Amino acid sequence: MTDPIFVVEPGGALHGRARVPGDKSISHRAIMFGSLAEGVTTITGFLEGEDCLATLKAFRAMGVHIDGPEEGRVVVQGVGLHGLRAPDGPLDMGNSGTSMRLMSGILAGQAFDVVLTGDASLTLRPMRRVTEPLARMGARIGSTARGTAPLRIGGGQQLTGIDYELPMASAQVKSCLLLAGLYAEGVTRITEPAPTRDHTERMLEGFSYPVTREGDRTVAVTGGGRLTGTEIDVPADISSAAFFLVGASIAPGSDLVLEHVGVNPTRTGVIDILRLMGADIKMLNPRLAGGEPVADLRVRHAPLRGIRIPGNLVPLAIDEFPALFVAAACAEGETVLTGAEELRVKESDRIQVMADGLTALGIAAAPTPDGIVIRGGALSGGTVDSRGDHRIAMSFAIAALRAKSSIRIRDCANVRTSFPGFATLARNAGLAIRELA
Ligand code: SPQ
Repeated sequence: MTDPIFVVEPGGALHGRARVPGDKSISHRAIMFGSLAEGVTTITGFLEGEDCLATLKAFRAMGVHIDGPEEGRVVVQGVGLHGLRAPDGPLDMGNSGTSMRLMSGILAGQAFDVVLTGDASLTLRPMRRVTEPLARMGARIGSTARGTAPLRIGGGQQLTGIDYELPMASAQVKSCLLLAGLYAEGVTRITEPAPTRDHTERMLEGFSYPVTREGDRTVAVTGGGRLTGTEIDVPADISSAAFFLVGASIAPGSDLVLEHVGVNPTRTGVIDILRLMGADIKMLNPRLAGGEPVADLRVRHAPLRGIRIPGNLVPLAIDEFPALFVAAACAEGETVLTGAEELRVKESDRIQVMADGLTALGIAAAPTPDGIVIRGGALSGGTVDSRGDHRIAMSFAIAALRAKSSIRIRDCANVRTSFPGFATLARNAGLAIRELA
């Protein structure tokens, strides 16, 4: 089977109302915590993307009864923290870093051995960031000589809580260690260099597990407690909304409302950065949904200007940079990003792959070791390669709104990992996109 290609005709504007699919980070955690809880957890708004389905299948393979997903509804019969069973073979996490890193924390505390593997991209991503601190807690966990998956996790180890300073701002590493901390003797305390998404902390509390927060960078759990099943309403994913926030900002005449978007302050860096660039984004009807802040976002076209992106916003917008680079390409003047070396170890090297694509479209984009400098200009058309990275494929699709001729994007199959139905939703909003199999 050949990989699907997006072909997007130039121009147009985005209009109307749209609800993008459920939040990926929250959907993963809902399956994990629901499985480890005592009692039933009902999830609505679940993201039926390949990444979250990989998490769901892994828990089924470990004996958890899960009904759905059916139109975003999933019912999980929790087995309790000690109720998982050994799977028949390796657990395949596909393209999903979140599944592999968070589950390694859970599996380090089990009585059985397990192997975690993934696709060509995931097996290149760095895993020492989780295997080293887990080993310090007493886990038996092996990787390849390069510190990559497959991860072999030995069962039957008694874990002990640690006090750990994260070397990089990573919600996945923080979450992995907090989850291992549920199985550890004593307190597991994690300090991050800068605040990152706090869905794990919020959701643990939602499942009635006590979490101690000390300031905005330290969080602790004590092992030996229990999670109680609950109801989770997953908001629309701000990382998926980001393509449309950028698209409507750059396309003259656009006026779009994105409904029920998760606006947890640890995720809204993209709104702050776009506003600094001059974007017109309004947060309407703010409310709470299952412990997470939610709002409708109205975005209208506005001329953008280049900026120096403030360092404190980088971890709060980490997945939105491919889309933000397109905004920078359409802005007046120069945009400078630094302190974002983590972008080089995502599903692709997002700095290099975006620089290559923007350059192919006639934009001056100079990668640096920890960021990029982009000078706004006129986007030509042409062919770009997403290198199998879902966020890059969707970012270049949106760029066509301001291109002179059509943009062809190669290797788009992985859009299904986070945003099933992207092409249809984007077409309904006004993007002239076709998907060729
Ligand atoms: O799951 P995966 O593949 O790592 O997904 C990405 C994405 O762009 O969808 C990153 F490539 O999101 C991560 C995010 O970058 C999801 C995440 C989470 O749910 O905890 C945290 C971030 O990763 P990290 O490495 O900064 O902790």
